[in-house]
Amino acid sequence: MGLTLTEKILKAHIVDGEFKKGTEIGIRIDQTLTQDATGTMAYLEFEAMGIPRVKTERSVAYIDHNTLQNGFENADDHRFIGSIAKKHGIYFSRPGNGICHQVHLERFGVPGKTLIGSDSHTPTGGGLGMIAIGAGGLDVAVAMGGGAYYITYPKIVKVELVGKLRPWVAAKDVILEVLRRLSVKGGVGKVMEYVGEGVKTLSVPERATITNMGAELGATTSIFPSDETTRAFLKAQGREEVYTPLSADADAVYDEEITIDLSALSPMAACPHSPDNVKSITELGAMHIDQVCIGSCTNSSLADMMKVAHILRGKTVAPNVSLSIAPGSKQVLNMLAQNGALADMIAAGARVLESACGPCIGMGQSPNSAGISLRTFNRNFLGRSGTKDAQVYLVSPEVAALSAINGYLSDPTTLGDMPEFVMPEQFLINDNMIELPADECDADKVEILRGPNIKPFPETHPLEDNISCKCSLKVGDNITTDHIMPAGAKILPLRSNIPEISKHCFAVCDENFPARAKELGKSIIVGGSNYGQGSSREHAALAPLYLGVKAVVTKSFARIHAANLINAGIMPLTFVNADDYDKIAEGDDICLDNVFDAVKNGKMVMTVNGKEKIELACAFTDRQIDILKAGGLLPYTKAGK
Ligand code: MIC
Ligand code: SF4
Repeated sequence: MGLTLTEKILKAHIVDGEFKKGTEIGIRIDQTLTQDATGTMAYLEFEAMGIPRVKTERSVAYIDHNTLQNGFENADDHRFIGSIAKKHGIYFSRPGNGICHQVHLERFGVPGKTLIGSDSHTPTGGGLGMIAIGAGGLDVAVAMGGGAYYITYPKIVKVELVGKLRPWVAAKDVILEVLRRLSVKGGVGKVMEYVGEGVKTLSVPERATITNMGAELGATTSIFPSDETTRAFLKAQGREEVYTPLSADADAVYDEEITIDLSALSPMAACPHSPDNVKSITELGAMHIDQVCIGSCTNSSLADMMKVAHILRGKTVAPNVSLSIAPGSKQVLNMLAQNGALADMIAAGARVLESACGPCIGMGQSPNSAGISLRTFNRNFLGRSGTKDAQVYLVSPEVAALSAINGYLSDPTTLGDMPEFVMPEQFLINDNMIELPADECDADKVEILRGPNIKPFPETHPLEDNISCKCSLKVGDNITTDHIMPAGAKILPLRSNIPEISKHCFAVCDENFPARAKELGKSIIVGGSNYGQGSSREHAALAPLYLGVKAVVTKSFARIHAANLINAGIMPLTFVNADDYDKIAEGDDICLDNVFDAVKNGKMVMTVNGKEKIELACAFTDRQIDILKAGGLLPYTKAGK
């Protein structure tokens, strides 16, 4: 029986467990990446492990999220990460060099390798044929130290692409179609493997747009084959030597299959407030808009920007619209400057931002009150833009640019013929903003620069056998990490200071939660299905840890968040009968007895208010039980496990 591409790469990297669906496997990690908003914590954790030098083939630290320096905090974090990278053998991509996923694709990604990153959009690397997975900072720290990364052996979905996109229909529309069909829960426990004739018609950056936003499906990762298109991209990046052809066997067996006819797709938008709330642009009509933001790790490649510049050329942004553009990397921005496309954007009235995440994570450009914002990004969760009542629609760069000119939502297929945007034979290669680590023999001389906002990892607590506490919060379905630990320009600078950032935990749902939980000392949280979807930020587990949360009980969890809870020593538990969710309320007394036996048997009983008995599932592996008993992955790793 033939193998899928995912299986081939996983097989070549498995170091623990058996190659059996649904079981936990440990894989060797070749490359890691961090960004600054999760990086400071990840490097504090790496430091605490006491390993002098990273053991990966390549580890890169990027500065791209916290780039608004409204106070000393972010700048201090940048210096800290730069110095710790230098000391421990990590490449350092300085602020201004671009968004981690875009730069990694351009300069570091290698087909067939494994990559984990402390950012949920790490699967962007799947566009180059990598198994690239988003993870919590602690998992990345362990991988940098040479430890395995653990995932549940995923189901593999064959996504067969047939046909060819019509002019002005984009890769963004492909992934929006997948989201429309499968929903934000549709990829949980799965790898989306793209195959078929249609693959050849998509460039590497287009493939990367699709794998990037596979994160919104909840998928473990997404992957494309590595083929002649991949070779051409790597050659144009001056890295042809890392090319290897890779694809699934013709007789590979998949767990599920879907087919997408590229030629049948039209421009689409994900409507507020979920990436799977997808409608066609025609269906939405010529809606009034207030703002357009182009950029993010999903849509900021050179080809995306060239299409935008083409649409803007000789035009003016409509008076009712503010248009911002953030090219994804210094390479892209520099090439736009050289070929004149940047001048077209500036002349049209675009507000050109630095190559960074920017508005995507609420670092500036929050829309006006109740503003309608079209964004080429990947997430439109409530409040993420920084304006609570804003309405954010996710669209392709083509839709965004044309709408900015017209002042209302517009369908780019009305533009008629599309010029061919050919990839350059040679990208502009200038790695002067990537600092190399110090030689191993000089590492001792590197001083680590710490600012006063950088506080140590919170105190951890080993699992207790009997837990009596209260339910401090009850929330509904599809709670995102943006609900649990909001981002934005005001809160992100606190990422290195858990006591301070904890004061904002669940602020979107209930502003009183942090004070209440702290006062209770110990508590549990109750949630609905797909709890913790979205980002990889371990702060969504570390803040609850700091606030005394012992367990989170839900109908189901998103993958990375469940792992982050275990890594923080908090039990993710699920209702055996989803209806039992209704039997518990905020403020109820909770008892979890004989926890040690329960975690071993996979079943726990939760007593509510001394009478109601609710059955919970806790299907932990032995490794996870040991982590919980140790009080989390950090003490577990320090103890030499
Ligand atoms: C996001 O897009 O939500 C982020 C900000 O990149 C996060 C990481 C973080 O919260 O720092 C992610 O996707 O993991
Ligand atoms: Fe940055 Fe947005 Fe991409 Fe997250 S999704 S890495 S915030 S650009």
